[in-house]
Amino acid sequence: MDAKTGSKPNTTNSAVIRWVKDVAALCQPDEIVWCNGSEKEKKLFTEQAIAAGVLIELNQKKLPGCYYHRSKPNDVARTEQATFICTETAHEAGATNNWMSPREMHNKLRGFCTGAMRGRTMYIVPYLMGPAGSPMSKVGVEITDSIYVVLSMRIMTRMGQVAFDHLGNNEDFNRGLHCMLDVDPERRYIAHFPQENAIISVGSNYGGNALLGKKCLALRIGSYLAQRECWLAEHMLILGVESPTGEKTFVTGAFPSGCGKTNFSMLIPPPHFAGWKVTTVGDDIAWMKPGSDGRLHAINPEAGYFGVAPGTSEQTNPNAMATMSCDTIYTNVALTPDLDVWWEGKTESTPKELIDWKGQRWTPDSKEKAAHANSRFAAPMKNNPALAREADDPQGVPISAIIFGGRRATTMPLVYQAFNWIHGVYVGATMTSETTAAATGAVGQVRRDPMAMLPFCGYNMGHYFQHWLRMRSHIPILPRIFHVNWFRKDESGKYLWPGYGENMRVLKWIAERCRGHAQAWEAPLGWVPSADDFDLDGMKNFDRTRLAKAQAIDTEEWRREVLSQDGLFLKLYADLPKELTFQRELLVSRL
Ligand code: OXD
Ligand code: MN
Repeated sequence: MDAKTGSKPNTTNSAVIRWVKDVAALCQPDEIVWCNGSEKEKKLFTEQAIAAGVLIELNQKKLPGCYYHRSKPNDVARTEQATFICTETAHEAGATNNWMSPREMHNKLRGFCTGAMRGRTMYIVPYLMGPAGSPMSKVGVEITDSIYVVLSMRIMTRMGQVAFDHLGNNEDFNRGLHCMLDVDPERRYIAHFPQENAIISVGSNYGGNALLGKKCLALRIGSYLAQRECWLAEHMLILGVESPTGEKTFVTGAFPSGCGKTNFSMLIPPPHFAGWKVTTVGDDIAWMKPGSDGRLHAINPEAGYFGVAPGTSEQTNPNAMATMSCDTIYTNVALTPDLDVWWEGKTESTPKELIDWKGQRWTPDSKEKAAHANSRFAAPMKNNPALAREADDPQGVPISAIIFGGRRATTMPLVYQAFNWIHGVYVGATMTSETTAAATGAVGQVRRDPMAMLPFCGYNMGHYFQHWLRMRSHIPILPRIFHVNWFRKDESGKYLWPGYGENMRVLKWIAERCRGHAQAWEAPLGWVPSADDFDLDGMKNFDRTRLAKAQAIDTEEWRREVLSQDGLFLKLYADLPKELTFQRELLVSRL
């Protein structure tokens, strides 16, 4: 029986229509709905989601246009063990990815998807990654049976007619199929077919697994396409920093999931920095391509932020709080009796009573956290008071600096600058961080996360490093590369650096280095700020002694650090560019 068509195709693109027909024949939905991204459609979907119990309407006086979703407790984070790169050969996927042949994966998933939408509605979600009219933007079409995904995609991407208008009759679009099935980890696969520009995700409704534009297209498939087409798809925030004299410097920053990219991208300079301004282009993903001006240009492919709620407050990130004050979908946070949202770290005092993320009554005596550690907000970027006016610029913004950073309690100094591009690639390639709740598995374990792309590189990581090195000859005016660590602790286990808005001090040094205004000293790891050139004015409880501690290089720790790179280097041995081995040798000799 043919599915009822709830709406007509809003494209004449025959490749899209043919593919939708094929998927409908496989999944056998009761109804097919083509999404156009209109306000009317949003209202209808929201009403339907509330009626189906998928969304709860929040207190509209406090949070206009905001809704709440509670996921299944088994579906609260990305599942790296269920994420596959399906290239023709295992070698193309490389040693850091799970691999299955495209044929085997298609066969397996065809089994799961057959009849998977019986009794359900199939939504066709066209979406554009990147500003309309940008040569860097790409189109995806996600077919999904999750209304939560549809409404979230509407926030996170430029969803609807704009995507089909951008595509026209071109056949070059990403085909993404998402079936919730019964949301069972045993039947959960996030499968990428880079050579077909296709994604099939089943058994999860979690953002990073199910909003296919984000990690799946913008990073895994994106990185594969970038290598082929001579650009970079990276897990990076993009921000602009403007000095009191009006000099604007754009930087990107790669930090692993849950390490503060959203906070950093929305930073408000402390009062001492009168006249300095930070604006957000993106908080999670950067697509970067050499421009005709010889510089590397970046766009944010997304249109919204899928941020971690716990720890976000008026103190730590007022811009994020403003961004999620309306038209936001909250997932797995806690609810107050008057249907406001709460999470650990939101306010100094804890409410006396809440409904926790599992739907249970919660009091401050409860043993578990009220909000899940990876509870999220999906909020439109246009709500961000610090949104850069260039965020919609089809040409992107010219990048002067790339910052790599991880969460490390020891070893890594607050900031240093790589000597040059090749050294910078080595610094990014050997990045480490403690794991966070953004992925299922143990939290707090140090792991190598090259360029914060370990879970997101859609091909062989050794080839990815080669691509980074090769890009050097395509970018006449190369960005400078830096490494930061906001998370170093002292002997008593206290963070050495206050972080948040104070990160402006590091950012200022970086911007001034790019413009040739700030001094640096040569240290074994790279260029480091001289105490005179690092702005400590007006800081409470932080002085030159503390800076020296935050910047200290402990030779013993670094010996262990270099030795522990063996794991990654051996894993990638066959494809590791020799430049990285030489850089390691040079580091050892400097140490
Ligand atoms: C994210 C992640 O959601 O990195 O951005 O997990
Ligand atoms: Mn991320």
